[in-house]
Amino acid sequence: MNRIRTIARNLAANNVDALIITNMSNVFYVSGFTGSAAMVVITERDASILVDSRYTLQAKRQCEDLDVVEFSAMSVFEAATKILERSDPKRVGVEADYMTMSDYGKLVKFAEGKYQICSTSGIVERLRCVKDAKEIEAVRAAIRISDTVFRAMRYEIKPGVTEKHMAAFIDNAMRELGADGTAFSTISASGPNTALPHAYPTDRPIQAGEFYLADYGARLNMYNSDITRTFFVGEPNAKQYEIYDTVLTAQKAAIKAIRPGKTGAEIDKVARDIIAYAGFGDCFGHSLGHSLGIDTHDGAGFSPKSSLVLKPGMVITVEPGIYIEGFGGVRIEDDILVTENGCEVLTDCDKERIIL
Ligand SMILES: [Mn+2]
Repeated sequence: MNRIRTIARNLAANNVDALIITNMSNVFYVSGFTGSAAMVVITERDASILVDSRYTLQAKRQCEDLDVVEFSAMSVFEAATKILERSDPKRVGVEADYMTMSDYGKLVKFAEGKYQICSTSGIVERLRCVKDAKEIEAVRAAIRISDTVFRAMRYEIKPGVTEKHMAAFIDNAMRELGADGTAFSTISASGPNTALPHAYPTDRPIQAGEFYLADYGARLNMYNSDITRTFFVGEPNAKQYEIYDTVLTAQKAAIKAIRPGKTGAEIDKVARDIIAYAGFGDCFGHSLGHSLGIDTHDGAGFSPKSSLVLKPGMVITVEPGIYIEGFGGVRIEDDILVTENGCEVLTDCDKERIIL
């Protein structure tokens, strides 16, 4: 597989002779394995996937380009060490962002006197940032599901319906449309609860004259979508309009600024400046957007400190918000694909003042 060859070629540049991959999204990305537990060991000359007996057959089917090693009779760290010894590496990288202290302690025992364990970060994630054609199609398919749910849900949102009911409606509709599951725990908030960027759905009924906000996504064939829309329930007031229009203006301006070569910080600034100029600078605390793919938060994105340089093939969310305690909040989120000349908005849902 190309991805393994790329990582093997880059080992020296990352100052290691071999790499142990334990993050399951990274395992899937390099091997195609969709199970819940495995380890991948990549050396300059070979690649192995270590699984327990539950997954031996599945790994043999899914991972044609890797040696499948069943480790059930011994510790996975002992099995990894036996594989590594064949190429006698001096420095073996582990994914420091995911390996627990406990696992590190176990690996140290087997590594002693044989190789040095080295901390690495982001080797696979940096590759994952730029999606290939097949991955982009997978994200599009997940987005088609969440888009369809959006068109159905507007008829379900009405005074008296609870946040939990709406969350159940959204989740069920995605399943009915073929999703493998939700991308993350659906956010469904009404009235003052919309001021919490990551609100959890409660038994509170939606009331007329309030905002209703839904942030949800579908997971399909290991890839995810992520969309947020904020609705007016009943006739909006002037302050609601002002907040909504400011967020929408900021969101559209940021999308318009996206093109290869720009940095994540530059795009974030476009939206943040518009929100600050309107007087809501203190009401937008989170970053503008994140990469989207195998994980909903798939890596770097748009934030004040992001040094990510945009490249065609990156899929990133654009989701500015304004949150006012006791009043409510607005967030509008689309998923975009960076293209050769700019970007394509992958989500296809109405976002002009949606009054129900
Ligand atoms: Mn998001």
